[in-house]
Amino acid sequence: MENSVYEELAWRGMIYDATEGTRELLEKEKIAVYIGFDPTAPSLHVGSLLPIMALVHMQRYGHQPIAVAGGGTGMIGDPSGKSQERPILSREEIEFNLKGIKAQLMRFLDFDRPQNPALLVNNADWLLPLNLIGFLRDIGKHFTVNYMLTKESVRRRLQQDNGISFTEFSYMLLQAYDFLTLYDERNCVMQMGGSDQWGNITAGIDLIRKVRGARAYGLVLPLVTNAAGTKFGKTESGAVWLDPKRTSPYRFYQFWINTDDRDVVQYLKYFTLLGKEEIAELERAVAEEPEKRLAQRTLAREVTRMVHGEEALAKAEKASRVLFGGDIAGLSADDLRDIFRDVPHAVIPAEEVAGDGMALVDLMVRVGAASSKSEARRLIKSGGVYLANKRVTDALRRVKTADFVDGEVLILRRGQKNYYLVQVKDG
Ligand code: 629
Repeated sequence: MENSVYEELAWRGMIYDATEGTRELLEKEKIAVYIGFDPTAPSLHVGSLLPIMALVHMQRYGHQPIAVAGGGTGMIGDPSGKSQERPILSREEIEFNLKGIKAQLMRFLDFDRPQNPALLVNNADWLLPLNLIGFLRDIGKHFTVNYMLTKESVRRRLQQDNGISFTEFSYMLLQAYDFLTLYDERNCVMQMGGSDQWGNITAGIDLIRKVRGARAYGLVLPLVTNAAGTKFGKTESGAVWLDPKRTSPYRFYQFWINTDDRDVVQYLKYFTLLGKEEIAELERAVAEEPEKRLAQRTLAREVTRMVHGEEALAKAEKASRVLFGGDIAGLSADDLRDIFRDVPHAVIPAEEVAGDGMALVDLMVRVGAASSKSEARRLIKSGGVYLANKRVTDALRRVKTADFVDGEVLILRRGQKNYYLVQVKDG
């Protein structure tokens, strides 16, 4: 452990900017600190992990972390970092998204410790009952439009012809009011967020100073980048979600395994709790034996364990070995479809594998693993054909329903790494 959470965040490269006095405050006092998450999607994604880790570090150092679920602000839509007006979400969508996000936030923080338990609140509780006239008189009066126009989130949209609605323009006042509410009710004196949140956070700090004559603080995290220059957390198949139903633990694990050598040390600092020495060791491994990918495997293991748990991690590691010839025992048809999503597929009617089944050589031609039956026979005899990663030596081998995992999926392999996925279809 470091001397203060500020030092911890600093060596991990997690401080993009902070208001004056933040370091001194964190070295002197145990405070309450919050981050807000709007329910704009049904799940958090890996982009939310850095702010979550910031709260985790705060708690480890004895500060009280508060996660705010934006059930109220989600009804409006934050223009920060967005070049387009957001579509308005229905109440039902927000309610649905809120459930998923809350459940995920709960996993990372300790809500039960007596000393500095985490807190999860929903700003719908105080924003929805607000009265328009009261709000404009009590809060709106403290913000000049001139000030609001200086915010980056607004300026960007003024330079575009599509503009910004009054709805989104007002967003910063709501976030500022949240900070004031948490200051009043929870003695919360600091807000964190990604660097896109700086304008909203400072609006809250300014409001607290004006109406309470008190000092509040802000700290923002850097935008996570990657060496490829693409958006972090996006793959060809879309966002990498924390919800295992949206991104399977195996895919999640693979996302981290695929980290570029140039990014992996920074990601270990950002997304794991490994210490300076352990990370320095892994940095050496990247320099000296990059082909072993020890740093990537450690990163993938640590983050998958933290997000999905020990059991899901074990399965993701097992699934990753299957692609290199590992045993498939214990994996379901769905797991196999997930692992072999990108290999050639073939669909066989159930009756063709019923009873006596079909000749493996015929199946090989059907899926494109051989161009003719005679080639298929030759391949089998030379020991280059595998069913479920087990070598087949009998050229007369027949494939039957029982060969299919869950009666649905069969993995055929030719040579060291040419995989084919065969599915049984009823009727
Ligand atoms: C009420 C709502 C508050 C304080 C914050 C908020 C949410 C905030 C926002 N945040 C982003 C989000 O919800 O829009 N106005 O998707 C997102 N955040 C995490 C990081 C972020 C930010 O959840 O702060 O920078 C992404 O890394 O974009 O009282």
